[in-house]
Amino acid sequence: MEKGLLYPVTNQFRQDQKLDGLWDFKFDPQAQGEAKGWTTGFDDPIKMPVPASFNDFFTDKDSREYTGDFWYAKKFFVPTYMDGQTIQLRFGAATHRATVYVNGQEIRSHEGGFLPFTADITDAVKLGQENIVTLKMNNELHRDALPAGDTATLKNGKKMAKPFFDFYNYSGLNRSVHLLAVPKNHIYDYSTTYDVSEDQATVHYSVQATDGSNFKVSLSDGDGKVVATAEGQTGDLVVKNPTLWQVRDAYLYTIKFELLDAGKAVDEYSDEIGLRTIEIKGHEILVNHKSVYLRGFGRHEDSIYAGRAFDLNVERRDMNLMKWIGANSFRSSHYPYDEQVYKFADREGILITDEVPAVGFKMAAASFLGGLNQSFFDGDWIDELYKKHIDQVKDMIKRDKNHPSVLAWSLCNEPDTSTDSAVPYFTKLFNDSKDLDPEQRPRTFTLNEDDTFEKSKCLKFPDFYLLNRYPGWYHKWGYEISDGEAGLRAELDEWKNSDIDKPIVFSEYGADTEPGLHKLPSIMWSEEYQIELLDMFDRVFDSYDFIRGEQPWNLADFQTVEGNMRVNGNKKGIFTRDRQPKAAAFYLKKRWTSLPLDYKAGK
Ligand code: GCB
Repeated sequence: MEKGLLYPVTNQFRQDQKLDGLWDFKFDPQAQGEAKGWTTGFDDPIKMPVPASFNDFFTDKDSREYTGDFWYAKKFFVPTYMDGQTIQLRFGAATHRATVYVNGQEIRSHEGGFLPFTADITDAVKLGQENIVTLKMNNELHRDALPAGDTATLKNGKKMAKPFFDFYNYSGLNRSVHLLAVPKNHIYDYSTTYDVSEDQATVHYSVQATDGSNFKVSLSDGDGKVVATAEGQTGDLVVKNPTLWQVRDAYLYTIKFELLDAGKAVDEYSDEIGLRTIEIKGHEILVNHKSVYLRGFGRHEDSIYAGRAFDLNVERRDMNLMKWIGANSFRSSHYPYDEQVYKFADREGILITDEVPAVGFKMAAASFLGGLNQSFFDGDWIDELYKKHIDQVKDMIKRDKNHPSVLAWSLCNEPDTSTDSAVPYFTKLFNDSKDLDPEQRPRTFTLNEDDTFEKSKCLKFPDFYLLNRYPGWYHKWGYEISDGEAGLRAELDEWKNSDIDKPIVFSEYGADTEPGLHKLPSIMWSEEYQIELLDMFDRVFDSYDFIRGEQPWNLADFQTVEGNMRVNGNKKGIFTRDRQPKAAAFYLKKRWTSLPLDYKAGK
């Protein structure tokens, strides 16, 4: 678990410099990099862009599919004015594991390819000189790691990733690298919780520094006018007549912490926050005590050329597409996204179900992709997996807890909860994550098709339910879709007749659709069939009051492993991979822009 994951800033006390650009890159199939002295750099490098996944730049298949160790290196200058400060490198995402060396000295290792980590390099750098950072990385998949999968060795000796999940194992330095200088005594974490009413809002804050507990705190409005001040490590900021953060109508205040030593500021950290509350009560999802009906998507960080790399341009387009279509929410399926995504959502008033990369915890998923048939939670990898799982839940919550856009935590995607062996795992997961979020946001996980109301043994855990359901596509497809609808209604009737009094959000449903394929009457894969399937689901959603959200799979087409179920990736996008609309986008826009925000409120 990381001590602090504050987003880098530059101010009077801190400096943040991005080390993005071309890095040296080299595959290390024999895992001999250290022995060959690559910790101080290597010859004949490939010039590799950062941030980017390495895979799709290559024109040969061995390189694109490469699985194993690989290295990155870059020279960077550390100016003498950083003397006396703590100097750090911050990696936004290194997929999936990395060991960092500076000038040949091993600094630290990190596991988990979708969350940031910081390496303290103060004692390893030479001031006023060029230094070199190298990373030994590894992108193998294992059952005791997140996301889960296997790594096979082919008869020709080459390794191959076998994901138990449906997205390509894009690898590399997928997010920015920052060189940071912060004061020795610095602020490393803060949290806020809220009470709001029409005429007053209270921000309860707490802030942590490496040494010292004297803080000056202020809150400014969007015009930069200070509206509240406080002192101390914990305290309250009271705002009269606040402008609340509302769904699709966001308003941000700036909270500023100053760390004082003998009355003098020695560090400062500012961030944008939104004044709002989140709650689940009965069937209602409440933001600022008002009912909200979710509409939006499951997504991926995925685009051409750079794979899973964060790309501000793609994100700008995606946000505009979501606004255009009338969406108000998405799930960060199936891993926490780049922090800039959350900053965008904070500003646009979009709600996020933030998901940890716990995906593939199901042997049926593995067998769909050629794996085994046994209960995942009976495996001997479970103890090791759990350690990594809870570690990443902790880091995700630490990183994202201050974003007004974060509505809920998704602790897993489609685990096999139909056997008794899942129960102790989820008992522990929900106990151990209970107090991590000071805001106590709702926690949940998605339930796969097999984990029905009847079959799942873990229904007591989620605060609200996320259902992933594929009638009309993976079963009862084509002309049989009417039976698919009947089956879906039969399942929902069971939920309805139960004493479970929580909202259900449909977090996945959809049909693979080849853009440009038109058929009258429809056939599967045509744009017409995608609309018919969405229309079928919408009919069902409108029939059950406890359904409080619809998030079709997926915002855009995305890359997966090649296979006989996929034609150049997963085509369930409402938009194409280059972010143009399929016909279904116009259908959804019509529905979503006409549904009131508080659709079904009070029912
Ligand atoms: C699912 C998974 C998602 C897949 C989707 C599909 O249930 O959660 O990762 O991409 O189904 O299209 O098969």
